[in-house]
Formats: sequence, C-alpha cells, structure tokens
Amino acid sequence: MPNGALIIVDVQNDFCPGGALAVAEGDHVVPAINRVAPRFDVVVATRDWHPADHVSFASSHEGRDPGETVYVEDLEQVLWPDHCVQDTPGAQLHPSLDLRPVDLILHKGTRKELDSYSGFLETDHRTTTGLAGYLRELGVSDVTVCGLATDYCVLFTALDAVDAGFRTRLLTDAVRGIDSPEGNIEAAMDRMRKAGVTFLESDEVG
Ligand code: VGL
Ligand code: ZN
Repeated sequence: MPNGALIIVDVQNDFCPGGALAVAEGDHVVPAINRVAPRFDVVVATRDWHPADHVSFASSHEGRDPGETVYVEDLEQVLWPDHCVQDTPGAQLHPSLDLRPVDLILHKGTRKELDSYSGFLETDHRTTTGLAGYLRELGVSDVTVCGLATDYCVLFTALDAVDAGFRTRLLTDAVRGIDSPEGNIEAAMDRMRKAGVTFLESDEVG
C-alpha cells in the first residue's frame, strides 16, 4: 500500500464561500484533492452531519452567540452558526469534488448532544466513528489528511490518526482554516507537527 488512505475532511458547501460557516478559499482545496485522490488505495470523505438542534449551534443555547464557549456536562463547546444540517444543501459535499475515487462517506457529529471535530472520535474522546477499525481492516497503515477546516476538523482528525497508530501526513496545499481566534491556523500546524504529523504538498504525492 504505497499511499494508504486519503481522508478528505468536510469539503462541504457550508464551509465554502457562500456557506453558513464559510472558510476563506475553502473551495480552493478541491482541484488538488481531485488530482491526488486516485493515487490512494482507500479514500474516505467525512461530512459534518448535524441534527437541526445540535449542541454546537449557538441557536440551541438561549442568549448565546456564535464564537462563545459554553460547558455542556463538563465538555467545552465552541458555539457556531447553524451549519451542515443533515441532508440540507449546505451539508452536501462541494459539487466539484470528484466522488469517483471515494470509497466511504462518513458522517460525524450526528448526535444532538455531542459534537465531533475529528473523523475518528467525537469530542467526548470516547465515542468512536469506527473509522480506525475500517482502515485497519483494509490493511491501511498510512493516512493523509486534507480538507476543511485546518484549525478544527482537520487538526483533530490528524491528531487522532496519530493516536490511533497511523503514520500521518497533512496535504498542506489542500487545507484551509477558519483562523478564529487569529493565529489559530499556525497553532494548529504547530500542534500537528509536534504530534508527529509530516507535511507534504499535493505534487509530492507519489
Ligand atoms: C468544523 C466547526 C464546526 C470543521 C465543523 O469542519 O472544521 N468546524 N464544525
Ligand atoms: Zn460542525
């Protein structure tokens, strides 16, 4: 397995320009992802897939605004605008993303009371999505992460991939971040580097 698995994180309309939680240049990740995806043995695309009254939505908390942090049963929860509501147009993958090489579309953040930035573990750090087991059963040992957003779902997916024992790489030209608070993307890159994630550009994928 030369390249192992590509994990395409949350390349959904709501995270692209015009979406409910738009990431600057979010749609710019698509061409690089389309180019490299066929070179991987396994391709997984995650979708943030929330019920309408999800715990991460400011609208679910009386008097709270997006950007504020609340505690829900001891778990810190950043509040966001309503986004990626299950089966709405905003929750669909970007229409230019080529789905032909995609083996699995994995939904996360599907439980009303639990958020999930990572494609592997939900924010309680206990509830698993099953992704590590899926990849192991296919003999995958190397994982490459790309998509949106660098400082949230990409970050936690990459860190959990390392924790699950995968050799983990980040496709630096196929990620974009929210950068809130400012400096958050740089901090996320540092955290990944320190955790043992290696960085490469899409034209370096063998
Ligand atoms: C994300 C904030 C809330 C992400 C998902 O995909 O990075 N960020 N939900
Ligand atoms: Zn979300």
